[in-house]
Amino acid sequence: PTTIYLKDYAPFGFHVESVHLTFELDPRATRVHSRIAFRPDPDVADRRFFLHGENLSLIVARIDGETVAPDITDAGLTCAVPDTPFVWEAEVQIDPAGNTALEGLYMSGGMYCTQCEAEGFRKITYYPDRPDVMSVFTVEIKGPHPVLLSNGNPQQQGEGHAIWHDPWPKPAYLFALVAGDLLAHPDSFTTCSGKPVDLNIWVRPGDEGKCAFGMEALKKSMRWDEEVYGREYDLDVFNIVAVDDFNMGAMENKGLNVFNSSAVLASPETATDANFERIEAIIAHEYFHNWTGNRITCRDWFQLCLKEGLTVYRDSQFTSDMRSAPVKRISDVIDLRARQFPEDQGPLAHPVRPESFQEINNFYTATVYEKGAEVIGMLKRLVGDAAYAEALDLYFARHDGQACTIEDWLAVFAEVTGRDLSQFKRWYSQAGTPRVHVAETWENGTYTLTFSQKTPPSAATPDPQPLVLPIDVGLLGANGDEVRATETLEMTEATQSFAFEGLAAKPVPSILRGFSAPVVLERETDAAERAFLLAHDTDAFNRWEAGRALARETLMSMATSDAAPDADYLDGMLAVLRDDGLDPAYRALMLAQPGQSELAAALAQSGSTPDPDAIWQASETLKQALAQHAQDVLPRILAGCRIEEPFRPDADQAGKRALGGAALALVTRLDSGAQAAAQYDAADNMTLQLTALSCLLSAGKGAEQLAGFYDQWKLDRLVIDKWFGLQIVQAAPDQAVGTARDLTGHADFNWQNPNRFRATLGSLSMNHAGFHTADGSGYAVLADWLIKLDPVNPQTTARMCSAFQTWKRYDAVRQDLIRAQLERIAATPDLSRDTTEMISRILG
Ligand code: BAL
Ligand code: ZN
Repeated sequence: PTTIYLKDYAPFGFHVESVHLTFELDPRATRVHSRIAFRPDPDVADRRFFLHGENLSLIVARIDGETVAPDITDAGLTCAVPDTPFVWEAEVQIDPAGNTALEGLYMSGGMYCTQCEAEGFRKITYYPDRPDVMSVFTVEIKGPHPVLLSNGNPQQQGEGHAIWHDPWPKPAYLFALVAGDLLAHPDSFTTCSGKPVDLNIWVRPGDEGKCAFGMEALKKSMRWDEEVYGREYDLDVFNIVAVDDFNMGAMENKGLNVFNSSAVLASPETATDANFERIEAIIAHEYFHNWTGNRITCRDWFQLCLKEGLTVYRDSQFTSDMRSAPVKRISDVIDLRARQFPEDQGPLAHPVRPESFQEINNFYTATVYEKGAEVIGMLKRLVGDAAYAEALDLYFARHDGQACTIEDWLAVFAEVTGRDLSQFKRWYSQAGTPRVHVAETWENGTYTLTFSQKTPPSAATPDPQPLVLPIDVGLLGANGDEVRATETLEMTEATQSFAFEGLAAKPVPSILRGFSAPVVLERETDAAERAFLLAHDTDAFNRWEAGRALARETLMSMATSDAAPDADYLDGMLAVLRDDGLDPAYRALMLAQPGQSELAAALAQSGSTPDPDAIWQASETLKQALAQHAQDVLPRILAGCRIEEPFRPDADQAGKRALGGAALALVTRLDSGAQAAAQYDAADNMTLQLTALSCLLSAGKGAEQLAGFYDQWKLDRLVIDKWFGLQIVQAAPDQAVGTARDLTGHADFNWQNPNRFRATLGSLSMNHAGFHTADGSGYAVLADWLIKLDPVNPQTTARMCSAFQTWKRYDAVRQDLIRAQLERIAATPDLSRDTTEMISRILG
């Protein structure tokens, strides 16, 4: 496979003045007519006329009306063209029903839909399919379907025929078309300047009762972007479509967002609180792309973080405003540590802005998205809120309608603040998670913190240099009062000291408040200091972090020795449970333990080889100990979390249900599932029903409820995904592989549907001890299915290969077992480019 390099970027030799597309829809033989006006760019020396095109049957091509005979390869075509403006026309035939890869135009549940990011448009017609080629599109659709949608505003709509015009120049990756027998959930929005916008969520018949929440989230997002970023919507309509077969969460096509149905459809009976919150965030994310991604797009795919990091940052700000800011921050850090840190610390490590790739789909990663958002959070912290707002205003004013780079982005900050951001820019070019060690001294009223930063070298960054780290620090007195409020220390050197003078007594430091930089903080301290911060820290994040560190440290010693659960941890958690002044959602997060994979990473970093069974056992023992330690308060917590009012998926009610769920999990360890069974029977919403079922399954019970759940929900695809996943995630380590294997034989295991595949095989990889079962059967089952899926859907296959990315953490026997599976996958004939690249990077 060919490797593409950032350093080789060269502009296209032509401008595209306009694009007219006509689709004659047919499941097996759709005809696409294109009429594209090209104008040679005199500023570009290389004017080879190359149009991307894959899996297309060319019927005819013309230039200025004359038939031409281009040279065609698997990747596209070249053709001799005039030196003056000309009109290219082509007619191609494509096969949407045979398109199982779900890129380009394909069919899902009888409807036509598209996914063009990153390089799917070339499967629809011949085109310069690169994000720096922006043009105005007009799209005509012919087909016997009641609903025919594309980007922009409708110009004509009739039975079997529609014309759409999008006045905003856009790259081809934002093109979308949807056609089918769909129903709308309609609404409207009036923008800040008084313009009316028609809003619709389009769904297959039967799903129309699951749109109301998504619609409210959309309107809140539109208002928030006006109020916080000054961004107004710019078309007469905004359409969202729910699609069952979709590789990602959703896609921000201009004016026509296409969503994985799991990321938009929700009702209290079928969706959990976590689902509602995720839907709100994804709707916001896709909507915010209208400015950060669509109006200002990326010059090339190396700049993906330009739109994704910023848009994730914006959607996290939105969620913080709509819900609880500390709870959102803690949840984001849990997610970063679970998904991005393993990537950054393993063979798949790459910079936020990668410098090479073989398949760009493999770089829609937690590093580009979530670490990309962290980098923006750091930038904002360093320059301050006012300068951030000014820089964003300048970015929108200067770059509207352009395809930009990280250099353009940083330039507006440098200009507004006068700062030299060249060292900060290393966050975009260096892979790896920095490890920051901190030491302290106390002398004559001066307290000094000395930090040392070290980023482990990786294949992507063999020689990492010091980064700019904003480290938020506050100091507490012995009685818990804050003696120094939060201050941002700006670390730029490999080792650097910061002194706090004029203190009456040695303080207790609260370091990296708010998780102000995405690093691993290393501080040798005792459980007593952690317990003190857990009780007193005025920074909500660090208070949670103190409890998390206590849990992690006791679990690590329990997993590697016969240590008993730490008393400071148990007492600290009891105090948290008793503290009714704390937000229930926050208390629920406090009670959750670090994941077993996170513990394996921590053990590996501390120099021991993680034993998945021992980690699982330690985790079980600690939960049991906490249940016993807290048994007197649990009934009061459960009673306090009962909600009499009608269901609302808001932060208040969700927080109570989360705390109630955490308490029920502990109670289940004491009452053999009696209260969980009662909650299951009484549940009138999916959060309570699924929590109860989860508790029962984790206690090795619940067979009857599991069967009942299936009967109740067998017609609801999204709920049955939960049914598949929960059984595997909650299975005991020695049962997980068998459960997953059995479920792959279930009549409802539609393995070509990415949601169902992920719910089954993805869940197996999330059951840490089950996946890493000593005989290697977990690895073999996953590899079998990846080999089967690859020719059908390379993108989803390649993403799921990352389940193997942590393989070098484990013992030699497990490493051999995993390597054998990776080599088996690599040796599969005709393996896709996507999977080939992933496996070769993981093997290293
Ligand atoms: N652009 C791909 C989907 C998303 O990040 O919104
Ligand atoms: Zn995005």
